[in-house]
Amino acid sequence: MNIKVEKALNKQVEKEASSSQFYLSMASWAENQGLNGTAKFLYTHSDEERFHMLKLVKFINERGGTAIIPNVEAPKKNFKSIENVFQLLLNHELAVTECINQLVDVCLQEKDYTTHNFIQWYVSEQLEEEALARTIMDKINLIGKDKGGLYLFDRDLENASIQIEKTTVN
Ligand code: OFO
Repeated sequence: MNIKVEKALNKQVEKEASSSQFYLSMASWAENQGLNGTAKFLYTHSDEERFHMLKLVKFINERGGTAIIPNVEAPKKNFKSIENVFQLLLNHELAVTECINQLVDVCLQEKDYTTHNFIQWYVSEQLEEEALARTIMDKINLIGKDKGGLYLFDRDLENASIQIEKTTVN
């Protein structure tokens, strides 16, 4: 496997691993705040990121490279509010999209069209994740300080994660 591509893919393995840990920390925080729907959504999101990491690990190894399982820095564990959680999540997704774009650039520079093709799955996934995070932020902004609204929002997120689980399983 092209060495530059392998290095870039392994960098992305680390990104996905740290995304998974970051969302796991958010999930745990939400659970302790009694926001069980939000916690469920974030636990599911954390699992998804782990799946993104595994997909990369397997691809690198299958193509004759060596996947490197990274050390992951401990994520932030306290959050100011639910708004803060989802703003950080959106910012994080935007940063990940940037990394995926850089990965696409490396594939094109190195003329590795197979990896370029594989990475397109991540390009679409980032589009979806950014859109979802923006929708959630819009809802949070609509709720403002309304406690009843927060209750309904939390319940909606629980249903959303059940939907995500169903589509992942099927
Ligand atoms: Fe892996 O998609 Fe989010 O970060």
